[in-house]
Amino acid sequence: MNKHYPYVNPPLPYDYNALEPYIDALTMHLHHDRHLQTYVNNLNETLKNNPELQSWSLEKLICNAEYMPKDIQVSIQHNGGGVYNHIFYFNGMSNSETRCQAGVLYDALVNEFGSVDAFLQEFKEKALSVFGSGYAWLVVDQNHEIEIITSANQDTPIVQKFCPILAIDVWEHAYYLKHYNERNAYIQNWFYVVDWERANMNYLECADFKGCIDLGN
Ligand code: MN3
Repeated sequence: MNKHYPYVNPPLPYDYNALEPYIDALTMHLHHDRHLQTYVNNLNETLKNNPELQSWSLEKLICNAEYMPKDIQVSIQHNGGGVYNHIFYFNGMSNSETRCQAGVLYDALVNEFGSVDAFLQEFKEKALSVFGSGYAWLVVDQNHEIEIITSANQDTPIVQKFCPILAIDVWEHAYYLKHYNERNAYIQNWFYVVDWERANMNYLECADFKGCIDLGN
């Protein structure tokens, strides 16, 4: 992934069929090669016409979108957010059977939710509660506490000073081919492919996260 324009669609960190049987290869092909690619293309198209933004990082663009003219703002929120969120989601999965007991995140989850099962239950409920398109996230908030939040469309948690640990895309394109309209079954299957070591790494990196202040403002 380039740090600035022109942005590229990074290859998945695993094979398209790596998440079978939980998430099917065709969904991964379409989701990565078409959906994410379209966000990358549209973001580049916007930046092509705004050379002063071409050296900006993705995070800096997202954090500053609200101060830009309306058309650029909307494009960056939709397309920049789409690029950020999808890469985060894809990188957060793995076929390597990582365990949720990985690292200090496990202690934090047990401390906050009582048990991993209780966390999974609450995460599932939050992910099911997203009306229409969006994401559910495990994040660290400004008080350094972990919590579960949801976001609509391609909004990103960094704008609200949440540091992301883990994300599930619950747009229908993420699951419809295999799970039809059964978001519940998709979430259940997604739990099997969460990369907990990556999540733990993200959690550790959240220790000194200050939201957009850190990201080039
Ligand atoms: Mn998606």
